[in-house]
Amino acid sequence: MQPTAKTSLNHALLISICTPDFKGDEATESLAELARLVTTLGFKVVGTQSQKQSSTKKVNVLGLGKLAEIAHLTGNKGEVSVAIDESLDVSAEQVDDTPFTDIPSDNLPFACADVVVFDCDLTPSQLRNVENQLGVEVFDRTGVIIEIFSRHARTKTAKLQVEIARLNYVAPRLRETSCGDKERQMGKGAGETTLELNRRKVRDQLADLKRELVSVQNEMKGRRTQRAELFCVALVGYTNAGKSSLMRAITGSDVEGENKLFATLDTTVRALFPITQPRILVSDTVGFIKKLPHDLVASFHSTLAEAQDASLLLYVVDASDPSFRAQLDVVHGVLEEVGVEDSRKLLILNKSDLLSAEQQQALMEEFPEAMMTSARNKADVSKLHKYIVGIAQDEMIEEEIIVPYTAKGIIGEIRSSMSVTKEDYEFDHIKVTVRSNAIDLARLKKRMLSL
Ligand SMILES: Nc1nc2c(ncn2[C@@H]2O[C@H](COP(=O)(O)OP(=O)(O)OP(=O)(O)O)[C@@H](O)[C@H]2O)c(=O)[nH]1
Ligand SMILES: [Mg+2]
Repeated sequence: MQPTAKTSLNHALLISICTPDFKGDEATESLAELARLVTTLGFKVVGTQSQKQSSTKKVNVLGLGKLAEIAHLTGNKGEVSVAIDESLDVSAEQVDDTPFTDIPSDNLPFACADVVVFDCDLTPSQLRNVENQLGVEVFDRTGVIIEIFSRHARTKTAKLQVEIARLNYVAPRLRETSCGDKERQMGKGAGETTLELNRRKVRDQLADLKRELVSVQNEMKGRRTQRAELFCVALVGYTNAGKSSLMRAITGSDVEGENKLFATLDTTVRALFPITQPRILVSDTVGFIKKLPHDLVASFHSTLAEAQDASLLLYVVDASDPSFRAQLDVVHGVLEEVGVEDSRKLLILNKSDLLSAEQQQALMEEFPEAMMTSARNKADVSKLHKYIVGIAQDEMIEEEIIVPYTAKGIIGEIRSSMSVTKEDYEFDHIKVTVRSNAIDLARLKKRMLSL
């Protein structure tokens, strides 16, 4: 399989492999999440199958009997020849649209699936084996996530990062899918040439992309340094938690917020609105997901650098999602991996409008330090705004500055970059009490000395 999904594919059968380390609720929730990922790709989920295995390492991933059952559901186009139970035969009218939350559902009726998606990672050879057996396109979880990332990347950085991850994923599959058979048929020499050529092409492409990424990242670093003196807040969290919606609400911006997974793939920075003096910056970041491919975590390092520089991290969770606690663990894990864990934090239990008063109360007892919000509720949005301003103020130093009437422009400068808490007009000067960060204060004093 090449992880470039054809848009014509639309009936997906999802397969869960339950192992001693991955079973029960965890497997059920993961499969439901896979269904959302697959739906985000534009496929229609027509059914699920699950099988207990000691591991996911088997040559064909599944047992032959199970493969035969699935081959039957995909129209018997593959090579599996084991006899199957005819009672599984179903007509197209019996399609079940929403069967994906109830594992095990092995005998649910299915329409003929034209794509099969595994809720685990498959090696290139496993993927090829299963594709041959079933005669339809097969995806694994990483392939689906990389495909979504490829489709949603908008900015140059995101596109470069995703393309690097995609090529790293494609490279071993290229070897097996494009050249493997040919190599065997044509003898070592001819096959090897094509293989080497394809490998070199990918290597060259990767090297070019990495070079380009370094230069874009240096630019981003420059922009971050310019902002270093401002108080920065970063919204982090699981995909679909509501980060972009909250960002839009507290910055009055038009940041995209959509009911699809990985709507945001790049960091967006905006000023908190209503505007404060000095300005407070808010950044929205890429969402996380369980089993996020390692390459993608690594490639989003620079995007998450915004979070690394933030003075306050807002951990946003979708409190209406029963699995938000496990999602929060994933977020902690990824942030730890990229070295973002030391800043001040606030847990935001978002989407409270979807919870009953009792549920809200229970959550506040469980997480007394958290803030309950709905991005759709104006009062909650201004509560969050106020909280952020309060924290930013705490970090500032208060100082009294004497500005002679002769020091032209200084008062205007102070008012536009610092928070003025008091002004006293004396005979030959103004006494201003300001709250600001240490760097800005030092710069102002230096400037006044040179006047
Ligand atoms: N009911 C309700 N829906 C919300 C709330 N906040 C966000 N949503 C919806 O949840 C969906 C996801 O919101 P986003 O803001 O895109 O989520 P995100 O965390 O930015 O997602 P990614 O960019 O994928 O990481 C959208 O359909 C929002 O309208 C909320 O407080 N209440
Ligand atoms: Mg978003």
